[in-house]
Amino acid sequence: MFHIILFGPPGSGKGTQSEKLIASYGLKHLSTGDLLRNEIANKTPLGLEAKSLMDKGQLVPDAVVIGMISAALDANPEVKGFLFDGFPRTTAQAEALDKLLKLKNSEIGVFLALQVSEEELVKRLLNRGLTSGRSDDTNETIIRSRITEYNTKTSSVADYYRQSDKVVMIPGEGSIDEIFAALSKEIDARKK
Ligand code: B4P
Repeated sequence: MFHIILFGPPGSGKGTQSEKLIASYGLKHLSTGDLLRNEIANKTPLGLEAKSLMDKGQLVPDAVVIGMISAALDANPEVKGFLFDGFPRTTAQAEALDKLLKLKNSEIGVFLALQVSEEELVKRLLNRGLTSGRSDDTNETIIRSRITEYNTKTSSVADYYRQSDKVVMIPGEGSIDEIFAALSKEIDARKK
């Protein structure tokens, strides 16, 4: 099994590139953002707790997302590999993921980090907010809070994976196809 983490700030193209990568490599897509929005749509207690935080641009507690990922791993025993999108977002989540994969005699193959300037992120998310119906995309103050959460709590996750030499930085500005080609090149170079 070959597992990929697609990493980057909000609006860096993780969701967009994930769709292309799962189609190309036959991976199982695990997006914690999508899993949380699903809980919100189903009005579960977890969804109600998550919504109040997501609407403010804040991260959901580690225990909640780790629990969701653990359940998703158990529910998908027969996969070629997982594409983790938007997870891990803290070092505690990264440590938990390592432990969960170790229980399955597995580990992360590559950590691909998309790099995009803050002004481009804000522009893309405001633009998506025009049509997505996502409450966290409509307001620039909330978008900037999400970017601040990323800078203070999430960006250091890359340092955690640097210890095992799995981090590759990918320029995330350019056409969607150009970025996909750069991601694919790195995956192909590392996948057995
Ligand atoms: P996510 O659902 O992960 O959302 P995101 O980071 O905002 O979006 P993404 O990066 O996937 O969007 P994309 O660039 O594809 O998280 C939402 C919230 O859930 C978080 O704020 C947090 O509250 C919570 N959450 C999720 N996971 C969590 C975790 N692990 N721990 C705690 N809390 C968690 O798309 C953006 C736009 O850019 C699109 O309109 C797209 O069309 C456009 N775009 C993409 N590529 C482009 C390109 N190359 N050029 C121009 N535009 C492009």
